[in-house]
Amino acid sequence: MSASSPGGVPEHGRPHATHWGSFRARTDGSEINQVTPWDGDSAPSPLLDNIPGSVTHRSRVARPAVRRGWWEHGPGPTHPQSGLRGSDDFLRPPWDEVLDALAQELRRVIDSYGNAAIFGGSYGWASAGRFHHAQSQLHRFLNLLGGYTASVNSYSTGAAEVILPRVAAPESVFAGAGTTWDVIAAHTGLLVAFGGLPLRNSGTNSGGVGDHPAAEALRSLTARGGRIVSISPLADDTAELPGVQRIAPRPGTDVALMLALAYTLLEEGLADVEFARSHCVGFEEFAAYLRGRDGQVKTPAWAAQICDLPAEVIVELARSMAGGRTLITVAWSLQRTQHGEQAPWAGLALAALLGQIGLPGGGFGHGYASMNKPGLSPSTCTLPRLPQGHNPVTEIVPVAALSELLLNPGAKMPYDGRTLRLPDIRLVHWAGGNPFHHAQDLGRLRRALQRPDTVVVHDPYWTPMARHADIVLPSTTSYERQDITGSRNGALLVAMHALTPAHEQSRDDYDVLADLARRLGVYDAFTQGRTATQWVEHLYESWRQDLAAGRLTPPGTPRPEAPPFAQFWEQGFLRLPTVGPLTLFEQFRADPVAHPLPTPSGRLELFSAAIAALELPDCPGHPTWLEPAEWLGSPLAQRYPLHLIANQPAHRLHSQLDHGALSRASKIAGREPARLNPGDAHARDISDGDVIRVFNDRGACLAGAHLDARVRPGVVQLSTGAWFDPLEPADLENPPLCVHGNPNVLTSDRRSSDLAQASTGQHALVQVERWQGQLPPVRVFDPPPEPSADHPSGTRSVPAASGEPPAPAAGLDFPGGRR
Ligand code: PGD
Repeated sequence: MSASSPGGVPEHGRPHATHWGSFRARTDGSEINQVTPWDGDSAPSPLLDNIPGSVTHRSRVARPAVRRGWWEHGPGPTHPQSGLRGSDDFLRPPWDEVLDALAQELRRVIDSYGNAAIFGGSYGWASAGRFHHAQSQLHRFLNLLGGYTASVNSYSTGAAEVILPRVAAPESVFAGAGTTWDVIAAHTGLLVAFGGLPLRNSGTNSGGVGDHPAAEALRSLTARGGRIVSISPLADDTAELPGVQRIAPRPGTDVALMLALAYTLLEEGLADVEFARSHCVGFEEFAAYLRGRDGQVKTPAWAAQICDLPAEVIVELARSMAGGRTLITVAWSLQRTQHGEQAPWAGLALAALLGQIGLPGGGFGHGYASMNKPGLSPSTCTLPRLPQGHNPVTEIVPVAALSELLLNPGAKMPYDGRTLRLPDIRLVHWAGGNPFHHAQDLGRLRRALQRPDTVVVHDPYWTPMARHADIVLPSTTSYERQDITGSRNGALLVAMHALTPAHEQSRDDYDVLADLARRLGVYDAFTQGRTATQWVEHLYESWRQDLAAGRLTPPGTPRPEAPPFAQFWEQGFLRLPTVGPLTLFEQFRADPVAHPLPTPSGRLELFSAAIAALELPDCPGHPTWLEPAEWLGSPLAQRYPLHLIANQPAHRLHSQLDHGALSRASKIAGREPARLNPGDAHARDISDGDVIRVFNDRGACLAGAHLDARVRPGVVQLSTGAWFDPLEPADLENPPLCVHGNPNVLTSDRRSSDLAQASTGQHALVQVERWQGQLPPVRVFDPPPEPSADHPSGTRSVPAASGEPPAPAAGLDFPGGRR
């Protein structure tokens, strides 16, 4: 524990935690001015530098806000004459009036249309605390009102979450109980990383981070003489280390490469056919496909054409893989593409042919360095968790189909072997996420968001999603609240002290929802008589009791010594014991009958009869090369000859703290940096530091050009997370121009396939040109202006308690629209 200063605050300040690291902070009373990483973290994330100055930043939502059109004309789809979501004024009525109106609207929607008409899917990372986790709070509240339409799967691993359980094991097994870094560092001879090992992504973890061990593990591996083959169009997707070989295929072609590697193993007698037959099903079908049953033998020469790589490189890699202890890992980004199910499945099949699955340092992994969690040993116990109750509404939507949901009520959607019917959403209730960061095709999303009767957003900041809401409820940030956090693989529990008072009129999401619960008659059930502070202590103490009773740890595993709450709060950090070094599928390898996998056959499925029976053209029964609609080999590349990689940013988590010092310092002329190969830049008369327009048919954005030979020719890399800042906010008809550099104006919201319906935001085809016009200002960090003095708060139109809202005269013309 650190020494205390005379004021009673420990030397480096009070403990706190984010998704990217645990730390102590010092403040000046209202703002954080110094952050010191937790001393147990061997490689703290630079993202901590975004925190100082963030609490009182001008982009905070200082007071509740209501869109003028909604307040004055009542709920309903928008109309240009009564104001559009995303361009209308915001009034600032008092908290009580806003909550009265919202409670009345929730009641109206439930009474008139049923609970399925509320979309509470509300995806997003929000803050790391376990009690104040915004989505958990919202879901708990909506469940007490009778439920909501939920979203399923994640943006991170949406395709893997559907394919992997069908053919191997749930994605959570790969992420949370895969082969650990210490085993890789000690045993792996060759680490073949499809998508590289981008350490910037290993900095973050949902629920918090204890240590960052990935960089050290890779150093140990190469120091021991191990090799890493980094396969990515971006050379810096794997750190500069001796023994790293870089292969840069055309983006989106890894599956063809994997199939050719598998074919080479087979044809050169290097495949472990015995393992493939004893531990897998479908070897014969997969092998027949590799050998050309569809008319195309998957030779290295075939893949070389697709991947734009020399065939010899493929052959040499296949031989090296068979020559020692080899671990194949596939980055999450590869499945965030059209046909994204195929990359993890083909990687798994390739590893199965090598026959090293279940051996220390060999086999298959999914997502090493895609987030902090993969490769970290889990703690022996589960962690404190806020119960969310039961959602009786059965309607669901895959998380990446948000626009589809709002634009096409009643439509049918195939998903994971069943058919969903999309409900008619009247009210969108969002807490702790930013769809203008995470969703694709933002022009379409903007049109979709005009459809519901009401859009409610809880957020500390005037994010683009808040700007598209009818009701904006200012949330505190985690820095203003007490909480506890920890992720099982972080194996650390942190007492998150409140570092500053609540900013202006912002309130904890819990308190806001409790006030709404009071108006709707579920206050006692929601609060159970506790304040937020009492809840935090209650969650900890009931966890401690369960631990002591042995209810949270399997027999024979070490139990953490958890001190009483007051002591935990004082010490700030509590390390938890882990289960130790792990090798994925070790027991299954030793005895597949006694330790079957949770697949239909109990084995690894190189061919899935269940998937084949669905007869989906975009997801056949075995790993398959399927051309995406947008890649450098598609006809569209004639018009849009550059492949955009919209990957995770190095200077912030998603869109969080885009206004932070580190994120701001990375911008070029105030725009998100876009990296291009110097050859592509020179061909377009673009120099380092120029502002460029990146565009396709869906939209355009301005970005700052950075010339970098580590980017493969034909590729543009523009990370996600710049806050969407449309040049013409009132224009919903034309493709948007984001002046700040959000790549999701360019990406498509087509989903991975009819199996997983997952996000494909990683890739799109684009063109780039130097921006020659006047440079529009970036305005997105300035709050929407206050209304003029002659309209201080508007006059509220009160809708009837049930029935239709006042219908606008003539709404926008929405394809598939309901009015
Ligand atoms: P964040 O920026 O983390 O993005 O998408 P996500 O929506 O999670 O949004 C979190 C929001 O929560 C922020 O607006 C923050 O201010 C708010 N917040 C923080 N604390 C609180 C709180 O206490 N209360 C409330 N109410 N709000 C709070 C992430 C998603 O984006 C993910 S996980 C991935 S992996 C995707 N990746 C890609 C990609 O690779 N390529 C593209 N093109 N697009 C992607 N989008 C996806």
